Amino acid sequence: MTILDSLTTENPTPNQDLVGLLGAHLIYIYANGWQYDLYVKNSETIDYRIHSGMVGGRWVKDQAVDIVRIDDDTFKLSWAEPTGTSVVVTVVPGKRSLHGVIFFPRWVQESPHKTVTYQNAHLDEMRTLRDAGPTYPVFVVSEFARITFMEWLDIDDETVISVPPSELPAGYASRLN
Ligand code: FER
Repeated sequence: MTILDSLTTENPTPNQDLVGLLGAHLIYIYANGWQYDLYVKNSETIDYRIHSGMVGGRWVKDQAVDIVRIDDDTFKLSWAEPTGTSVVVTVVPGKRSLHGVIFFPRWVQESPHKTVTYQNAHLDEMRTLRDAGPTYPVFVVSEFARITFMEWLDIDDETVISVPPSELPAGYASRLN
């Protein structure tokens, strides 16, 4: 039996217990080489850092996120950034698998470095850049990733993502478990 077995047309929503994802801290690397770490701080909030890739060096706390449970061990996180970038990440923690779709507005694709900062200190600037655009054509990046490191932490821990990628101890992102 899985949480999908009891679904009906009248009741299509599986059990939404998120305990299998809350407090997870994941380090993963996409097939295109982009590396991220993501902390599921609570059922509505993530913190993350981008170690490499188009916007490597960018880091964000308190991003509001929609999290759903798709199957027993499959979760989907969806959010819209103040930059206008939208992201959907599907995580299968037990199998160390992840798939992300990132929808970059045109201005981020043209000038990715403008978003490479501690976003929380520049929120108004990001909204101004977003509103200046252009938005289209949106650059859609759909990639699978391997979760190379995973740990389970308490929720609402502000110390997990608290420094830029450049200030982490050597080897932080390359730890394997
Ligand atoms: C991810 C893919 C993209 C992710 C964050 C982003 C934390 C954000 C990209 C951006 O804001 O430019 O897997 O996980």
